[in-house]
Amino acid sequence: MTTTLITGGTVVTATGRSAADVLVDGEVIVAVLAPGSTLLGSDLARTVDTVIDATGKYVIPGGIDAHTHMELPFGGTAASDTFETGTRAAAWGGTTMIIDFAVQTYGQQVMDGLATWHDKARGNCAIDYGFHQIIGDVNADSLKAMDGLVDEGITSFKLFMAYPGVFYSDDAQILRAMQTSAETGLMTMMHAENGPAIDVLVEQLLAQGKTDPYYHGIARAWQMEEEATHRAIMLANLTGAPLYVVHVSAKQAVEQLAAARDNGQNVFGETCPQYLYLSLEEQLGAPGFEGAKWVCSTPLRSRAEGHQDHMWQSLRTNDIQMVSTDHCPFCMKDQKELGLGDFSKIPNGIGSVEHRMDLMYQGVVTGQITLERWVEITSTTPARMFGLYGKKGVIAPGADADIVIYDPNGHTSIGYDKTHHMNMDHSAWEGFEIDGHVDTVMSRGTVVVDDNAYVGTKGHGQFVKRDLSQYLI
Ligand code: DUC
Ligand code: ZN
Ligand code: ZN
Ligand code: ZN
Repeated sequence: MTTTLITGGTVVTATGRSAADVLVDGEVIVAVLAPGSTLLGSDLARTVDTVIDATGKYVIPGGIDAHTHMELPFGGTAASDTFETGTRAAAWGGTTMIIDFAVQTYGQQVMDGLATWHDKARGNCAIDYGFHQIIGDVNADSLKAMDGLVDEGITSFKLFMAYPGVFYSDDAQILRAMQTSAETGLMTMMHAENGPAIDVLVEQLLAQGKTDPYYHGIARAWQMEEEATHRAIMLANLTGAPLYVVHVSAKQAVEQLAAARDNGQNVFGETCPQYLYLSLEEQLGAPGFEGAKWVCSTPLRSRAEGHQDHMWQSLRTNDIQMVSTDHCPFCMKDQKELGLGDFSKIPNGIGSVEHRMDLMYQGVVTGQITLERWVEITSTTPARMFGLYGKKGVIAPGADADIVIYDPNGHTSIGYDKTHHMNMDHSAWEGFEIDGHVDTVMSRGTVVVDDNAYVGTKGHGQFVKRDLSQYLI
């Protein structure tokens, strides 16, 4: 077993920061030591194989992106990152674990859908990975199969109130699935948008000749998100299911979650970097078909209406608990371009898995969140939310050595011709300049990114079975 000592850095966790050295033995952290600690004089420390100097840098638990869609079939095409390219890009950006969504399609058995995702990921990942299960067909068989998911290490499932005819569940199906959620402790994850109503608006806009990418966001109005979020909360309230609403973008949806939490309900919300930084107005102003790069669901919201500022505030007040990417990349050529002349045919999704840690660190630089909150919303809370904490999400003895050394004095220019390792022909984040830099990334004790060089290997990443959410009450 090789040993590594990370010296001279500031260890940052969700609860504090301190000057400390981190000793890694094999795949795990074995000690977090005050600098100059007598333990450092022990045989173990003297015989370390590698010393990494982290002077002037932050030593943080690796990022956990709890919402990615590698290779997701969508809109007649498939997300352009494979598990190989997507997890490598994640590693570049300081993310050391993803939780992707296995899909049960309509008419398919749940466990067959799960097996398909294991086949896609196995042997291909640069970093560790887990799965949530999308239940695309809630029926008697699926409900029975959900009982078996916990044994598979899958402790959360996602339902869609959007996309009629594809992944959609109606209220009767949602109620039944939530009853199973309440019984088993599986976390219900919800895509909360009123799909049938959105489809009417889409049809009407297209009939008026409003075909540009911008109208995607007009059709998917905030009322559609607020209403669905409220409905999901009420069904969860009735059944006692723990509820996690994915990709929250509207401030009104945040208020629904905040009210439910104030009411003592076990509900949670996730947002994504695009809802903090990008806006509907910018999409309207993009030349030609360029706005297609920002077509995602839920959609970008109006800056004039204040959704972005409100979302930053929600991160500070814990009305929103964590940040994932909803990484669902598509190229412009042959993919987004399917929607030329009809915005409803643009595959939905933005690629961000590589940039989440940097983008959220900008919130520290601009004073929107504290350093500790940065670690909490990108690593520690995702670990707790999805049953990984202790093994992941923390720098402490016994935890996996998933560690990022982040240089606050470094700089990262984001753009297609710059730092870009996702399998896309453009960047949704073109021109973003980051004060900060991911220097070193360690996955289970193995350095996979070493100051601007990828030194990891395909297949190093392992499937991680998850426990039930550590927020269950
Ligand atoms: N939203 C997206 O933007 N892409 C994939 C699925 C989803 O819900
Ligand atoms: Zn979704
Ligand atoms: Zn998603
Ligand atoms: Zn550097």
